[in-house]
Amino acid sequence: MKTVYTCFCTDVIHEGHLNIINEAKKLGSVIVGALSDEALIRYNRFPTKTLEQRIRMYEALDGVDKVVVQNDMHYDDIIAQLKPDYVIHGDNWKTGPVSALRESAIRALEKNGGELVEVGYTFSADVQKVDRVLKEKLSMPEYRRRRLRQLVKMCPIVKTLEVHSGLTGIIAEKTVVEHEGKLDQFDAMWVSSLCDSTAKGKPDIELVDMSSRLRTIDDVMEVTTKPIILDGDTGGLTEHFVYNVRTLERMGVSAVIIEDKTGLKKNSLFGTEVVQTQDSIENFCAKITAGKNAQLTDEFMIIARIESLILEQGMEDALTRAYAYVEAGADGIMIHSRKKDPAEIFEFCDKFREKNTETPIVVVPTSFNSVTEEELASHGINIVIYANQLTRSAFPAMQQTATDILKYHRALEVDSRLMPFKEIITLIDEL
Ligand code: SPV
Ligand code: MG
Repeated sequence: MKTVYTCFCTDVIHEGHLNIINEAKKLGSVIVGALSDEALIRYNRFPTKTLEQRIRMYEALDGVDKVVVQNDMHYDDIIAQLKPDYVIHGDNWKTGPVSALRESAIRALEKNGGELVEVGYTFSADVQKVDRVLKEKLSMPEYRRRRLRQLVKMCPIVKTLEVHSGLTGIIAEKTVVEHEGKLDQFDAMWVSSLCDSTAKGKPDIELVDMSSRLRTIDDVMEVTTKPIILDGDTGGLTEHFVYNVRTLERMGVSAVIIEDKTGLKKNSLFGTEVVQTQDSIENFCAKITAGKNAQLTDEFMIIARIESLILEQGMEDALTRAYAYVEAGADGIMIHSRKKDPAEIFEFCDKFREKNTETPIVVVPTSFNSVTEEELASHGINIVIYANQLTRSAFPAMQQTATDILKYHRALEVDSRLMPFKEIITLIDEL
């Protein structure tokens, strides 16, 4: 009997999948691959079911003879292992980033023997509804809130992009890239105080109040499903912070990062060029503990941000604070630096990891931007935040356009740099 292989990465079986199985059955005995979480989150929607649940679901399908786990998004290993006579897939993977997966299947079939069979993708109303329902489910607070903790367990490093509006949220949500045969996307979103303030034309001094920050978060949440980390500045007064923790939790925010500064907060990238006061360990620990006590779910995270290196207080101070903050209940540590190279960040992480292997570490490589995600992960860093690059790329582009329209008294000269207006009017999906 011939064997037919197909890989599923879905949480819900719809008529499209059933069609694939029906076609597969005609060719031989059907083996379904369940794509591992680690592989599928790099290009697909985050799973709402565990791998075990998905395996059981696929096993229960009529016509499926066996289910195996596919650990890599590429087909090379699984085809070498199973040597199926056929691989069957919907024809929707011929274009876009996912075509890299198709290429890997063709490559592996050439090497191991076997044939690729493609069936027409089912674009029915039912399939579209399943898709919409899944997306809406993932945007619900109970799914979104816990997702950051899930990602920290699943990923070598959680890739986080700054967002400050619905539009930037869509970019973080939908951008999928194929590079050197690998597919990738961002895992989470950072609501930066700097960029949220800048978008409103305000300085980054805790002037944009919590109501306004919550409004930004809501705009982002309306159009995305990925988890949100809020830049909570200093957390404000402890008496206020506890209320904000409850609000953020209820909304489905996954984490707030608060920094150990007090008084008028200035952006960390000013370093010691402006007056900035670090909070005492005692006060900041009390704020963390109060926040943790106010929290109602086990999922929300309060991450303590250490400003000792920014304020040139030394490595020992940074480490002492890190251990104290974890003791006070912090669910993660963010260590910040404005040095051009990551040496002091690595030194901190290596030393911290000697005594603490569990607590997630967050970094924001704005000034030490030559560092790669792989290097960060190798020093025990769990979350990387690209904190301001969207804003910093958009502003000069818009400024140049405004300048050139003024210069030429018309818009023709800027047109080649613009998104075609046909694209902008269809950019946002309608329900
Ligand atoms: C932000 O994005 O607002 C941050 C990171 O807090 S930094 O600007 O580097 O301080
Ligand atoms: Mg900030």
